[in-house]
Amino acid sequence: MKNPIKWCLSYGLLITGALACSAPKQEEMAEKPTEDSIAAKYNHQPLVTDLFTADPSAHVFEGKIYIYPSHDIKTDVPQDDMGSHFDMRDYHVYSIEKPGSPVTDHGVVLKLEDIPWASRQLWAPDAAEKDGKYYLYFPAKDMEGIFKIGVATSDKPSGPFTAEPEPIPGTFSMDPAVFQEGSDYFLIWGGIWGGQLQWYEDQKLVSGRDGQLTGLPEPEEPALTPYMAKLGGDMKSLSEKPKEIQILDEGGNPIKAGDNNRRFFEAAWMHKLGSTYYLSYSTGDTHYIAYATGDNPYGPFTYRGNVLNPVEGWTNHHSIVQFEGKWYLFYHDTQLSGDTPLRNIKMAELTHKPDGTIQTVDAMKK
Ligand code: FUB
Repeated sequence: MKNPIKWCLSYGLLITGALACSAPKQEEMAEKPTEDSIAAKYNHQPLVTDLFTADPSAHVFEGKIYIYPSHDIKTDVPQDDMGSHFDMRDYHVYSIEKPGSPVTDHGVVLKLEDIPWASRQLWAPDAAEKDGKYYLYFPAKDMEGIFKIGVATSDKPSGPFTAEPEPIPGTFSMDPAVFQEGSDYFLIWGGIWGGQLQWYEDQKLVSGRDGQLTGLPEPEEPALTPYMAKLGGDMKSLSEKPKEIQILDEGGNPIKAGDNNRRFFEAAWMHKLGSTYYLSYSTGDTHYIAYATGDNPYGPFTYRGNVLNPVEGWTNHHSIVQFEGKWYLFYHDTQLSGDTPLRNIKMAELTHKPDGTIQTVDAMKK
């Protein structure tokens, strides 16, 4: 007989607060797909199976791969276009010695109740190391329901992390990612719809209230794009006015807001190979991880294609990291639950072709 808890998770029957599931009867089993037959549909398997995890930001620290994901939980919050159903309350950190080795859960490293300024929704985090100190960057809604970006520090990559009393001044929206180049650290962030980026003009909150999808550009107007600013020497402040990162089409024109297959939605990530900077991001409602290349971290970037085709579940969110000479893509889908707010993180090898383009990854077998 299959382990009933694993069976419940695999079939998405996790009910609020309890696993209201009993082991399937023999005759039901005969008609249902087996765990193995479900797993066989996917090119990569979940890295973590005892908790729901999403938005994996991976880095190599102290010779290991550390993963900083969101921790998805079952809630009663109904699903809406503002992502209210992603109502997460803490973060775990994971590490692996090398690809394929067991995943270590370092436990809860930061909780909502320990972040003085935050009221709810601990969304996608990222981390950075400087001079032996570790910094966890995370978005959360403040007491007025406005997303800001906070930072928490630790002496170890595995945490626990201590949050600063206030969000990073000058930040707004969500999905922070840190790109390091030498002694420079760049904070990149932003996301539309539930990420609230459409509420800002010249970095000032001009429209919108919690729950409202107002302020989006018209389809023929340039799409909104992520912001970037260099971090200050303390890693807890911005050292310059944030700039919008331009994403252009092949003709050199800004990607339009109605170009849903290519326009920026959320989940920006930056990596560099040779002299080329890669900006990758989720296209949101069309569910791709797209990428654009440039010769400068501030851009402009030119759209080149997709890193990852749509995964199961509404959201797509990723990170890209190099380890011992190979590149890896971390992403999530909903293999274990079949339910958008309950995701599981995965890992795949990523290939950059000799011409600088990226071989698109498929989560599902064709
Ligand atoms: O996990 C909550 C939100 O869903 C993230 O911040 C977005 O990128 C999307 O994955």
